[in-house]
Amino acid sequence: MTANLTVKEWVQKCTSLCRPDRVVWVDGSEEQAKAIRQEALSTGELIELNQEKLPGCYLHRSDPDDVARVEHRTFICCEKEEDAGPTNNWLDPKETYETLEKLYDGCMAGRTMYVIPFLMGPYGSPSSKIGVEITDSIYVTLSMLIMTRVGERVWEELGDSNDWVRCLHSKAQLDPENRYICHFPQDNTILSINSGYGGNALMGKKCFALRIASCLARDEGWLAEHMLILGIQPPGGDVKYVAAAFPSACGKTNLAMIIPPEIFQQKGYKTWCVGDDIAWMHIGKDGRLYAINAEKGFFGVAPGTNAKSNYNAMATTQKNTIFTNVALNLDDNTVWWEGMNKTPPEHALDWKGNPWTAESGRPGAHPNSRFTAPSENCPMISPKFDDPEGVPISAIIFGGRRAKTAPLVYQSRDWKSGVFVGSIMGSETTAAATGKVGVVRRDPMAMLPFCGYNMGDYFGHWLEMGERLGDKAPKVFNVNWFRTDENGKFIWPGFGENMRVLEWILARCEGEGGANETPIGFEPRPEDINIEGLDLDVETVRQLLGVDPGLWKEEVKDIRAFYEKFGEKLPKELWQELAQLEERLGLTVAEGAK
Ligand code: OXD
Ligand code: MN
Repeated sequence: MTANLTVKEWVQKCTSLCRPDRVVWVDGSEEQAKAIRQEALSTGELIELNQEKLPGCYLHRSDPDDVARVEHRTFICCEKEEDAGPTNNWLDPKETYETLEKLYDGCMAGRTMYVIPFLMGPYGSPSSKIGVEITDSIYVTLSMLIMTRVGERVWEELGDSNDWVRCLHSKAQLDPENRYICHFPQDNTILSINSGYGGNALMGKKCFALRIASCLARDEGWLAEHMLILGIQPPGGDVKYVAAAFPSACGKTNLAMIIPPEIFQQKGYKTWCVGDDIAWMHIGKDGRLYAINAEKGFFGVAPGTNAKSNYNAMATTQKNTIFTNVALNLDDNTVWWEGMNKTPPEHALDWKGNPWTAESGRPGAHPNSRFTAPSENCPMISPKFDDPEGVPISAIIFGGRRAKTAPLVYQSRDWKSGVFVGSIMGSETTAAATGKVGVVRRDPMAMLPFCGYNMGDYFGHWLEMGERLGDKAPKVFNVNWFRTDENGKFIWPGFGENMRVLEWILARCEGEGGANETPIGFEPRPEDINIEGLDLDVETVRQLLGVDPGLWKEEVKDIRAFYEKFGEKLPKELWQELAQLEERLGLTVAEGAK
């Protein structure tokens, strides 16, 4: 409990509106968590798994209509529509408060309301921020206990301040028609109703740590980004940190938990995971950019995760983990998902709880089934994980899934062209498997669904951060693990072998590492990528690094069309970057170029 009047008043207001039968103030103690888990077991919200094989692990099944983030029901409710920008759904704040008030009216009758004080970021960090989530979902409460720092200490850090984010969540009737995930940046408030799915309901994650935090970061002069944070320690050297942004389905959690190839391990290379999804980055006293992971756990996609693709993620989920919408192996009361191994259980229930066998042709686990696991389980968790100062970032890496256009890796000329590289990020929808150049979904900085304000202004904020960082700015790179050959087969082995690309990136940060200047930036010469012990020759690396002017001609047309959406809001510096790229590619500067 807290004596903070602003919290007490708000909780009172929400209680009067939602009218729960009972209010529980979550204190973060194991004793209380145990009681809440017992309650969840008795209502069936959690199913206990084999406690010998998977101690402290549970299975949760969501409503089958409520299994993913709902971008079309996610809204930014700022005063002016143009401040939400062309990439967000906008609703008028006053009207939306009125609409939602009606939906929240009495929505918790017969239920318990949990009040969860949570901290995003390490205790004692000037970069951390406080939220309070009210929810009527036990699943959400138990997941928040894993994903964020919860407890009395949060009230102590808050004191009597009014600087905290209000998060009101109700499952209500889980009605998809009346599902709303609404953000009110001017009030530091998030209202979520009619969904129980993680990304919509664990409000510390995308809602607070990205959408609201991106607005706070703009106003306060820092960066709230959809990025993993990885430490790489060369033999006998200091750990260097990189932050990396990728659209979904590009292996972000895998890179966050990368194990260097045998040959690197023998030399003494080590890697450390600081975070897999959200980086808050501030300029430190020494003028460098420092990152903290805003979260305390991992909310990872289960299918495709296995001991080979991500050994560390598998190890992380072996205890105190909540699995959502995976298959239940009835033979030993454990879990299973597609891609875990080649031996699906003989007796199982699918993610909906129906009898299931692999022969049915239906998936056992939902493609977006998840694990919610504590970071302390991760064998390679960084010793700096709880450091209030965060870690200094040497390189920022952007990436996407491009069959042909983007080379394996390139370095931007400077911060400004790095912002350009981030702003044109994208992934091809279906192309990778077929080898054809597919439809590109632009996803600048992997923030398209997560930027809480106009992305044109957001690019401007990135440019301003670069001016403040000056020559202390991290170097900016772009990677693409997904180049395919003429048969549509991936050329680069990916996974742990990506370490070879990281090695070149770090060398560049140290002013070392060879490079060729190309129209799009600096690329390693084929011999600059260490392929020792790899079944690849220098010629193939040359192929991976190729930049096809024909494809880039199409690419710049597409970028121009994308940029035009932002009208006057798009910083002129980015138009200049585009024009310069066109010039370097030998293309005539198109009419209307600014
Ligand atoms: C996530 C996402 O769940 O980016 O992390 O969608
Ligand atoms: Mn994410």
